[in-house]
Amino acid sequence: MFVLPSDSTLRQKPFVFGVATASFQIEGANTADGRCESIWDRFCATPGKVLNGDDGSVACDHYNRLEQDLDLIQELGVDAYRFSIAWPRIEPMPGQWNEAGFQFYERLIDGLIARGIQPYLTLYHWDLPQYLEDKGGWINRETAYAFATYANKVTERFGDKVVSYATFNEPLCSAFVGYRWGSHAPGYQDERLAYQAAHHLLLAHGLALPSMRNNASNAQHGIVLNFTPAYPLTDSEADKQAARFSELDGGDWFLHPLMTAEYPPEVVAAHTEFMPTQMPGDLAIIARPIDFIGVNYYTRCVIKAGDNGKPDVVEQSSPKTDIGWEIYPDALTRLMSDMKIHYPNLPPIFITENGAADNTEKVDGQVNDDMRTDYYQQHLLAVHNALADGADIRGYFAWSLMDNFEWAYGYSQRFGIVHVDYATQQRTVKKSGQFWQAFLAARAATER
Ligand code: GCO
Repeated sequence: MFVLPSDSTLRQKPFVFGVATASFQIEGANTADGRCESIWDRFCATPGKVLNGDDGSVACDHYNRLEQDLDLIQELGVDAYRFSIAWPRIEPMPGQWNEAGFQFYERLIDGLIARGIQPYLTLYHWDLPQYLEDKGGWINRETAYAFATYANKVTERFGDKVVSYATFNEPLCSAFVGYRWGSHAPGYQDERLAYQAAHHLLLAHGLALPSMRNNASNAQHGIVLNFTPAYPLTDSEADKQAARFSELDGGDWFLHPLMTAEYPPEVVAAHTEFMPTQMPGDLAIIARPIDFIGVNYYTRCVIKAGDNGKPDVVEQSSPKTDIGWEIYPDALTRLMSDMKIHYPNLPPIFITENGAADNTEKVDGQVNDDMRTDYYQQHLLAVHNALADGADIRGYFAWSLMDNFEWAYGYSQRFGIVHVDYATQQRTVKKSGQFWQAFLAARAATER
């Protein structure tokens, strides 16, 4: 039985509830109206990179179903919608600004506003134009400047119609999954390239901020990071140090310079040979003030000290989602308190992604995704507990509005609170979506 205290902060505004998506994962129409190839189109076209050879050519066909999907978002009763802009639609050639691309997102933003839904925009959710990758991508410092120009154009166009601008979604995935582990585009496995890409992503973020603030002075400006809190297998000093190192070489590799203008010293000392080439002043640009940090949380990891103290992940037997991630809501509560302890100057937080892969199929027109519904209830309580502990959390976005392209997993993993039949593109609100509708309706009722 889901019981949220009646006086919970979650039950009243201004706390923001929303749903989230990303351009490449839902839009399809990957060659329509002037859009150029992205690194994810190229990755999908590379044999063996994406399960079943799935790609983003159709996805949820959102590009052609915008109005219906805006009605769906409104039907859920959310306050806000978090989406990303496809750079390949906006700048299909260097310096060529594509009016058709701008118009799609203008219809999206105006459609949200007309429905009383706040637009939360992410400028980059991994779909880099391939022509930039062909010139080195995030290894090339010039890409950071190209991003700042792109960010200027987008914020100049949409200004304060957008409530919140995030520069990047999960630079950790762009840099470490894309260049270190290789399972995301562009698919390198090189420690040195990974830290260099991370540096240029963070630099791009800092370079973009001044013009974003100038073009949208009433909007909130920040960045979205992902975190996997690490728990030591035992309370031995070795395991505890290994667990913390895992965090410092993970989400904190990005949060630390944003908050302190330096990279985590422990990791720099351990990985000296891989550290990025920097220019004087880079870290001051990276640490420019921001209005919020978006936190994406899914799961935790358990760590023991391996050879020479290296963090080794220890698989857990506890309940997992269908993608194999342990369900551990307390780690979200702990993450919120740890972040404030480690970074006293932490700005307000939005939980910009939280959700579960639950591949329950539709039967007789229904999707009884009990595991996902329970996951959300547990994690809402975790957010409530974090707020009660004093965390400054301003909003929560469920990942995701609808089932969509789950990167290297293709369409095999379903994260939506709305089911998508990819053969017919029919949308069906799942049991978890109905839970959200009821929760948000009850909250709205108390506001009248
Ligand atoms: C991420 C991305 C999303 C994913 C979601 C499930 O956090 O990895 O922002 O695009 O689809 O997290 O993996």
